[in-house]
Amino acid sequence: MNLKIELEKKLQNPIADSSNEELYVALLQLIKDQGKKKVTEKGKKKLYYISAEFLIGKLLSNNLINLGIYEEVKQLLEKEGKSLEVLEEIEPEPSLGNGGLGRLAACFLDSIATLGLHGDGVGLNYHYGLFKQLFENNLQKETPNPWMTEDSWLIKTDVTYPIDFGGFRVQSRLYDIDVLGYENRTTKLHLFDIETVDDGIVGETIDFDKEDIRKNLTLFLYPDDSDEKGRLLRVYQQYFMVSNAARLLLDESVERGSNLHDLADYAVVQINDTHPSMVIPELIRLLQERGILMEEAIDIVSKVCAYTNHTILSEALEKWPINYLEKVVPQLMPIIRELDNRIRLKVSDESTYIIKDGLVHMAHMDIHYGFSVNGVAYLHTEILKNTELHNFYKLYPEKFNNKTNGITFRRWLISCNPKLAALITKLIGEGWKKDAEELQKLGQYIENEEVLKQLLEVKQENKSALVEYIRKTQGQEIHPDSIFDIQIKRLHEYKRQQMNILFVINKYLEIKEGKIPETPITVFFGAKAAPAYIIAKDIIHLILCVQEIVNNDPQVNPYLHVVMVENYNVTLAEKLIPACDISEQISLASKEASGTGNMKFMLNGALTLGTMDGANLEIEELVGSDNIYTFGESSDVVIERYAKGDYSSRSYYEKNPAIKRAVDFIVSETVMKVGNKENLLRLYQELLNKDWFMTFPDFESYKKTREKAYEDYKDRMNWAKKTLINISKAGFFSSDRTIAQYNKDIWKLQ
Ligand code: NBG
Repeated sequence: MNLKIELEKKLQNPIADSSNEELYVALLQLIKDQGKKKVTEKGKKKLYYISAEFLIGKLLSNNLINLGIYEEVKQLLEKEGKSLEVLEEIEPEPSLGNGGLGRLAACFLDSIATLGLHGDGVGLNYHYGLFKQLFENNLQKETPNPWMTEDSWLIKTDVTYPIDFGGFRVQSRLYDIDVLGYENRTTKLHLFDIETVDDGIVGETIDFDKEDIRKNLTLFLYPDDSDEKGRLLRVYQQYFMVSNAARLLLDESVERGSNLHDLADYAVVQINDTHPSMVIPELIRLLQERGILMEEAIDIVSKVCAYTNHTILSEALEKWPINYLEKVVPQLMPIIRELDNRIRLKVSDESTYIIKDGLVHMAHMDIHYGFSVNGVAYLHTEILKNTELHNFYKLYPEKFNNKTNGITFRRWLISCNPKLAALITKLIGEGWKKDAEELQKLGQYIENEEVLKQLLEVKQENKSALVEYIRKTQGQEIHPDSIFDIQIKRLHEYKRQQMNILFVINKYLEIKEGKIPETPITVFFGAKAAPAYIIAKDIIHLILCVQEIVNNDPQVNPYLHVVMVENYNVTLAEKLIPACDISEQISLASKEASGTGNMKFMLNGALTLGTMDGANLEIEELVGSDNIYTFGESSDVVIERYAKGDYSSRSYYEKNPAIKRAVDFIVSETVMKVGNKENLLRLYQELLNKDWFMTFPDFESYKKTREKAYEDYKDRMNWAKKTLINISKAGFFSSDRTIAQYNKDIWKLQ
């Protein structure tokens, strides 16, 4: 392909005379054409990865990399006086996900395509996706986030289905996004939508008429569920998603030769958390419609569906009131009742029943009627087996298995950190791009000062690039030689951003007393709080207040700086992670199923400061305890304390002066001056009287360990060694490995 000629054909003008917007669209169209030429795997059996979220991030650069023409395009543009980086900024980020679960699904599609497996993703085409976060008066404000521009990655297809809800019918329409794997493979992300959706019912805010389903069905991801209308809308969305997925699966299987009795030889469904659980009764219903008897239909579906659990937090293990399902999907309730009855006849343990106290337990349905149940990291799976889902484990030990999460190195190293990728390639060749375990070869350079220096230089360049970006976008001046200490993830109390900000408050007060850090510190936060999650929004408020106080205090700001990035998303993560020195993974042990940010940071040469939770445990096992900073109580201790129910945060507050001082600061005059009394007081009381995620018991060891990391940072060569070890051991966390394991143990695609 002659790139210049092809591009100018699309532009109808010379490159040099075209605007950046025109160039962006031309490149997008060119990539779409190339995507069509790629090979799609066509084995007999096919995977349907159904997920409410696919946090795919921007696609331009990633697609260019996976097509192998990134450098060529970059150079061509430069020759013509244009910049690929500027074009990257034009692309809006599709905001079809919220956090780790959605980003994992996106990494998985990349690996499925790259490994050449026969499988597609299925989800919804949210017009506004997750909200866009703005900060106003130190508060989070949610606004709509339109991402579908006239020329987007979406490809409109001819596929449409009639989908029935209680009392009315809608007509669906399938849109596809080509997911280009590395080199010559591709797979598809199927996003279902309805044509009657009306973007116009949304104004400046994210409020809209939640009852007009025909107009609002695919407007937002996770619309506010603090009221019944919002929760009902979620059920509408979920059924719409799985009914379309099930129809597509059946049609495609029949097309490939299935007689439906042998469906399990043609299709496998991965249920990503409980949002797609209704696919089980829906498939049973559709099989019956096509002439298969209930008994056999149940048997078939039980061989097709597999379930992944992504959290032990009960709020995310969905339980829908029967009357919701009766209203939205009356056609499913008889089937769900039948499924429940069969369990009642077989099983005496009531805790595993599907219908209890007027609620339908979606995860219970998945476990009884799926053939595989997996957790997403070793510890998480053990907790599922021994605690959370123990009663199910006793019934079906053979169904339980672990699949430790992974990330795609194409996006999370090659694309986001080209300098580090180039250094690695210079040292050990190209092989690691296909076989991530080859990163281990870096180990031979552990005593090589020259290499260690180069590693530090790359980090410094990435930090300077971030400094520049923050200056441009947020108008903040950051010290490029400070320690970049970063916590970016959904805002949730179990992830304990509140413990991090208490540390920052403590540090601020110490500096005020004259205890000056030897190396300046910049603490970055990035997080969105669910619109109805009051305490999470209060924590954001506190972080923003502390940011204002610290950064404007001339006595403190040479040594300590706080940056809360606005509207944290994949694009920002790609800029923050390569520049990070210390990666904050400080969830309450047992609560973070895996974490995947921890893996991205490690791969990019940041050292983890973390609890013994999720995949942190596996990081420690790989790098050894000298190359990670772990602290805090173990999951066993935490689980036991919950069981006893005798945790009193106030006793820690009273015993520990540092905790007391930091917590009192929240309601001090200094903070009240820049913040709202209502929010601050509520958070203060929450911590003092509840602290449900037990930040206080871990605070001392967190403080000590974080200080130790800051101390170690001063010995640059030794720090570089630790960094190198982390990078060299990150190969295990490639999603190519994860997907190969899913395929070997669960999907069994050819
Ligand atoms: C999240 C967990 C993370 C995990 C991702 C991906 C949900 C419900 N779960 O720890 O909190 O890394 O899933 O598995 O979003």
